[in-house]
Amino acid sequence: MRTLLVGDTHLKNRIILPIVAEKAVALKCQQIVLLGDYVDEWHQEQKVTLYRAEMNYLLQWKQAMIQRGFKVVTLLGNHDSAYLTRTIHPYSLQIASGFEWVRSQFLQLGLQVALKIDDFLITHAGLCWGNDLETDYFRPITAQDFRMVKMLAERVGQARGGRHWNGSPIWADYEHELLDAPNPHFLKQIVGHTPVRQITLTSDRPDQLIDIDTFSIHGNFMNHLYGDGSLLLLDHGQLEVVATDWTTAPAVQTYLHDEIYVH
Ligand SMILES: [Mn+2]
Repeated sequence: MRTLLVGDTHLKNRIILPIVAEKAVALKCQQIVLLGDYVDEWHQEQKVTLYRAEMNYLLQWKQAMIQRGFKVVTLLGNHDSAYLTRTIHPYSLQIASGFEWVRSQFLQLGLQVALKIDDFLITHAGLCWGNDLETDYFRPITAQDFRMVKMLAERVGQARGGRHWNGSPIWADYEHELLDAPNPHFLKQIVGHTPVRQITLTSDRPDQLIDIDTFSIHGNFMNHLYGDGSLLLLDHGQLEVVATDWTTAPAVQTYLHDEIYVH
């Protein structure tokens, strides 16, 4: 199935998803996969209104795209998992009522941990050596999946400050955990989670571990974008990087000014 894959959106759904919709139509895609981490962004932890607007948009966008005939899969990210397990991290929304509302929206959205397309395994962060796939990873998460989500959320690898030698499929660090020790049964994977400036394809190698987290904002230089906002097209096992106007889109500059600078 001709599929467009999208990296972490982190409270920028209203800017990124219209770009994704336009590209999905232009490229005649049948399926869209969002790789997770729809909420939390630098310095936004108090902004209930922003979280509400972003979650509302995400849910409505998914519904609208399904009605237009697209298959849409929304994967679970580590930031999203914190809401499902009711664990308020320093980077989560700090307002309790808003936090609970975000959780209810995630249950409605229908998150899942993993997806297979052609030969590729697709998760938020990647399946490392020592991690196994569960069949439950491939269906939407419900409120009854608390234990599964908690296991995934708590397996943080050393590269991200955890006590495990590598992270779960929602936590694995791309460079220091997934590239160093991928699961030998899954050498073709597409992940987000670790910011990259651009998508690098390694189609000349038998192992293909592709990171598509291109929509991140520089944490220390708050008015700067880090990634180039490119998307990934997958069709019959063939990959193609899709450039977007992310770095020059006026909406991005407005966002940086209004949401990042103005506290
Ligand atoms: Mn992440």
